[in-house]
Amino acid sequence: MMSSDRKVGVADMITMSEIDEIGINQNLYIRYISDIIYTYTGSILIAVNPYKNINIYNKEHVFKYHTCKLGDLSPHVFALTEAAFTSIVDDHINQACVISGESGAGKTETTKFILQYLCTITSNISSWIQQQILEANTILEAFGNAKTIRNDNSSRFGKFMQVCFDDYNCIKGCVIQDYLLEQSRITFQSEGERNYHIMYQLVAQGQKNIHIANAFHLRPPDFYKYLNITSTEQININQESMKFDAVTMAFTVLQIPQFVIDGVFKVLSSILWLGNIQFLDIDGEGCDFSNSDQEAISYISNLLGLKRCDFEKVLLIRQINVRGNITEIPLKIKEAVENRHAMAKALYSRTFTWLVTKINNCTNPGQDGATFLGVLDIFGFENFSHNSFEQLCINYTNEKLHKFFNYYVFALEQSIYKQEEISFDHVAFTDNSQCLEILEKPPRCVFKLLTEQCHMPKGSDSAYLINLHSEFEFHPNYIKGNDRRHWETEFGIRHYAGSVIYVADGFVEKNRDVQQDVLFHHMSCSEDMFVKDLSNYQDHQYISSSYSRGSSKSKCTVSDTFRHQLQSLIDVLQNTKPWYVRCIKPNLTKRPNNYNHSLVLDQLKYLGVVDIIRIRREGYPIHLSHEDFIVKYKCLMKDKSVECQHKYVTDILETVKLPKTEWQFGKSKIFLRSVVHQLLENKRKENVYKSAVIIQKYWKRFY
Ligand code: AOV
Ligand code: MG
Repeated sequence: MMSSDRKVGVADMITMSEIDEIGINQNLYIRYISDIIYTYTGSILIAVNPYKNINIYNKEHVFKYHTCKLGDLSPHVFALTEAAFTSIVDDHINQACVISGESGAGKTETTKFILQYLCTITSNISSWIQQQILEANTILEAFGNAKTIRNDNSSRFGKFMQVCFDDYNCIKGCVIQDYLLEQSRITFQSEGERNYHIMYQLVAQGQKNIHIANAFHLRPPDFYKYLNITSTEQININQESMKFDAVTMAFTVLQIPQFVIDGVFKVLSSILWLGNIQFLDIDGEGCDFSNSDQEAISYISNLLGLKRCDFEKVLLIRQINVRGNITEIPLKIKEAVENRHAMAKALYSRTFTWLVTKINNCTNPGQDGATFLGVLDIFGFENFSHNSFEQLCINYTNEKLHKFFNYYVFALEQSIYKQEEISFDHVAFTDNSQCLEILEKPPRCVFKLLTEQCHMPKGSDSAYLINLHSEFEFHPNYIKGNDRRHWETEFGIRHYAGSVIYVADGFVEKNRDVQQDVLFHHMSCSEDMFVKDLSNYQDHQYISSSYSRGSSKSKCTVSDTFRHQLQSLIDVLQNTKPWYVRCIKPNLTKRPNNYNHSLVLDQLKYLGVVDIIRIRREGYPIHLSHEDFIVKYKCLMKDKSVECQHKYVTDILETVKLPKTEWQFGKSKIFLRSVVHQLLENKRKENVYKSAVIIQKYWKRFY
């Protein structure tokens, strides 16, 4: 049973008599210092990042939790996963584990534990698909994670992994949806941060293996501008090269052929070489290559299988199509530099999307209609000293998920109570509808105004900012800038998790879906099959044809695509039974045994933990219609004839011998607290078991 003593705190905080933020914080602290990182608030799991290995995730633990009910053993992410899995087995409804928390709080690790658990309990002799799912993660992490100031293994994309089950509750496949890979990191990283892991892994492998170095034209790590290697941050060649081996192994498990794997590495090497091209200015009008650029150009042409003259042209000249006539305009040096960065980003993000699609093709569960358990590992709320377009999208995501959470936990619950006319105390919560409106509600909102600028030939960040200020100056969720001096460069949003000031510089450019049509056209003639395939590959294929990409007016911007993706995610979530994991980061220095109370308190506040405890404790988490209740629990009664529903239900409920405050009789539904439901379920299962034994005995008499 779950423990609750002074040494290890309270395992389920709904049972705490004193509920305030300080009490919750103290409870989590007491548990944390004893290396107990998990705590429940009802069925919601709180996980405090230990920043050290705790021995609670091995196979023994998996099997200990398997077939146990939530609350039987000490809180654990395995227990939550087991509960979700049981719900698939018993009720055949889709499940979703929504994992939230800020950068470095432990979302990705939690996701891995959930997958590990599911793959272990469902594995049999031929557990190939399980292996593929786990290895898919290895690839996604190598290509989509990077070191940031906040997290050495920070996911720079969001993902929703749907693990699909067949009728026998075995895993039959997996579908991954990725969200908004951070592109700016490919060409620029802040001090102390790195490019995507795979870049260093590839270059390190080149240092160890001369054949690899020759095949992909690789140089030492500090040669590349895009790798941001400073003297203090040297890379560990052996470690990176071992990880490289793990990635190639993962590719093999996912049945990606060697020539395709080579193609991927050729593209990566090309991206690195692109970063080293310098260009020479010609009279401020155009530009040319410097002598030192020759090597890079010939290697990239070679790696991508392009004609050198074609490739030189895309680097120096822009082609404009005016009513069928192609005009060539030389790029000024600044434009050429930017254009080259754009190429690197386009190549990388296409490769990433291509990989996700390939993984999906491989792990595809086949026919539709399978039940799934989805795991959502998506970027947490961000508020840096400098916030840009990426942070706006990330924080928008969190607003959407928070609203979903609110809706699920609070609003829906309370509206049902009202409708059913049962008595309850109103629980206040942070409603963020207004903030979402300013961000996404047509016709005029923060995202729409941005798209409008992107569709104008001379659209600019400053014009965008002027529009924002005049539209929203008096909106309660809008801030015109930190102070008067910054009105011309910034705007701010009051998010549910705090106010964030965004610097408008770069918004329009980042939101334009930078197309590299000419480059991809040349790539389509490449002899390398992967490069050729990549050129045909449309990013964001999931956008339906109603959002035509043809004319520039109707072309989807980055935020349009993202908004649609996010909406379909919410639509999917709305049709699942959700489970929540709230990850908490105990300190900013990534150290074990270090608990910063005020840092945790901030997170508890915006994760709504206090509200959750209140509503769950005061509310009734289990709702059943009168009929369903009777059908389900009739077995507990000797007399099976129902004359009066109300009396019959009350009689059943009285068998558990709990006070009447633990359940309520609504207009069409019965409302139960968890404890009543649990007792009824135990009794019912006992009964089913007894009946089965009787039937067995009966049949034995005949055979
Ligand atoms: P995140 O996914 O929430 O951040 P991670 O899951 O990558 O955070 O966790 C960050 C680091 O914390 C990991 O690399 C581990 O070192 C450590 N960690 C987290 N959970 C555990 C655990 N249960 N046991 C041991 N160590 C843990 V981000 O992707 O940056 O938003 O964007
Ligand atoms: Mg992560």
